[in-house]
Order: sequence, then C-alpha cells, then structure tokens
Amino acid sequence: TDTTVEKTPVTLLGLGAMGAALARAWLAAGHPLTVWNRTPARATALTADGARAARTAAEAVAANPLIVVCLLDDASVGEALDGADLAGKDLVDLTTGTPAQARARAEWAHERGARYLDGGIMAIPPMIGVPEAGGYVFYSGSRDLFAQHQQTLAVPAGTTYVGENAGFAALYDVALLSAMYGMFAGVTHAFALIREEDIDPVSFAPLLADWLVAMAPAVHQTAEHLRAGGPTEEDVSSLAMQVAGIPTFLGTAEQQGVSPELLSPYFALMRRGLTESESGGKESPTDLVDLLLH
Ligand code: FVH
Repeated sequence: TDTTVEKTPVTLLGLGAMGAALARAWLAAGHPLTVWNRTPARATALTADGARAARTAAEAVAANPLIVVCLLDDASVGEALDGADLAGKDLVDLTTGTPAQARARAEWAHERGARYLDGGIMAIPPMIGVPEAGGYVFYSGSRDLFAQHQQTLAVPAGTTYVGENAGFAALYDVALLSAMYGMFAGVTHAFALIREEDIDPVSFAPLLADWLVAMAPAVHQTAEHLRAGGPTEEDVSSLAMQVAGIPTFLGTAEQQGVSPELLSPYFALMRRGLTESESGGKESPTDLVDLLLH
C-alpha cells in the first residue's frame, strides 16, 4: 500500500460475494472505505480490516462523494437508495441489470442531482483485485465521472469504457455472457455424447477446449461480414454445407441417447437462413444474425 498518495474515499453498498471482494481490493489499496449492507453482520470482518460500517444506506451515501453499489438486482438498488440524498454524488452501479434498467437508473440518478455510471462486471469474485486474472468491468454513462474516478475504479479490476449511453455496459455484459451460455450449451452436449462410452472426460476436455479456442477467431470474421454487409471473402463453411450436415448431428445424438434440445434451435435457424437464401436473400452463416432480429 502506498501511504504517500491520498486515495479517493469510497462508499460501497452491498457486501455479498462480489461486494465483499470489491471492498477487500479497495482496502488493500489504501482507500478509505465506508460500507453498508442490509444484513449488518456481513460488514464485521471488513471493519476489523479498516472499513467504516454505516448504520444506514443514507448514512453511507452521506459519507463520501463516490458511491459504488453492488447489490442483487436493480430493484434492490432502488430499495437501498430510497431516502438517500444523492445530490452532488457520483453513483457507480455495478449491479447486473438490463440496458433499459441501466438507462432508467441513470435518469433516476440525474433527477436526484447525481452523475451516473453503470458497470457490467466481467469477473467472478476470486478475480477481483488480481490483475493477472484478467477480469474487467464495462462502464457506460457519465464520461466525466469515469475520467475523474478511473484510477479508483481500476483498483478491483480493469476498466473498459463503452460510451455515454448508460445502457451499453449492461448490453456488452449480457452480449458476452450470452455467447458464453451458447458455449456452455455446446460443451454440455459434447460431454453428453461421450458420457456413456469408455472415454475419459478428463482426457477429452483438452481436445474440446483447444477446438473452442481454434474456432474463436470466427468471431472476427462474423464482425467483418456484418460491417461489410455481406461476405468479404470466399466462405469456407457455407450455410448450405452446414445445413446438409444437420442429420449427422441429430443422428449421432439419437445413437448416443442424447436429447437434441440444446442444438435444435440453432439448426432451425440455419434451415430458415438457407430457405431464405434460396428465395434470394441470406447466404452465409453470418446472415443468421439478422434473422434473429424481430
Ligand atoms: N458473484 C458473481 O460471480 C457475479 C459476477 C458478475 C457480477 N455479478 C453481479 O454482482 C451483483 C452482486 O452479486 P453478489 O455475488 O455479490 O451477490 P450476493 O452474494 O447474492 O449478494 C447480494 C447482495 O445484495 C443485497 N441485497 C439483496 N436484496 C437487497 C435489498 N432488497 N435491499 C438491499 N440489499 C439487498 C444482499 O444483502 P444481504 O442479503 O446480505 O442482506 C447482498 O449484499 C449482482 O447483480 C450479480 O449479478 C456477480
């Protein structure tokens, strides 16, 4: 801890798994920290390490200009801050929510005289305060607030500012996590396929992980296609070729006694894409992105 530089005092509301990890990171870096949690007992260990526990959320908000909130959901943020005087405060909301909730919360904060920054945490608690773990937080909303407090916000995890639209941090967060769930779905199906065979899952795992890493650059190709409004180079994996392969995947699932429920929705979209391309529209897997839009 560098004791020669004055560190920005922080108020933190919420000491769940993530809030407690954030608190520990700021304390370790020497930031004066005021904490509040609905269940006060969760603050005990932190006060022993130098945090000051406020009796109410309003008291915690009054203690410092910079207020960080990390609660269960957006409704709990409204409940916790009800009655707190936010005039002149900088409110940073790291609670996970939808983009619309973030924009509404920004409006709500502005009406109360506060600057607002929304955050989407791309990390789990053990990654907080551990720079080499690679965790970071998407931020959107007040550019001035972000510029003023970036150093303090960077203590628990890296910072990535994605614009003044307060909903963007939540949107980036949910977009990345949605892709993660797609990957989890594929991994679940893959392990189910080998589950009843004499195949060691631990030996299979590196093959699967390496394959996913090898396929990851497809993300960039999709992005280039989307920006260009169509394929920019010869497609090596056309939609027609992929649709022709669907019976192989469904047949293998059936032979292995595995439900196709995780793959079927994507196959249905691929088939719809091919049908539309035959009537003169979509032709590349990238075009499936637009098919998803209402
Ligand atoms: N933990 C994780 O892996 C993920 C990583 C990515 C980001 N998420 C989001 O972070 C928010 C907080 O998550 P958390 O892990 O700290 O969650 P919990 O351990 O369940 O703690 C919840 C805290 O919220 C308080 N709380 C709940 N309802 C209310 C309310 N109505 N009024 C005031 N506080 C409330 C709860 O208090 P208590 O139960 O201890 O009294 C905890 O402090 C979340 O948005 C994740 O999606 C974490």
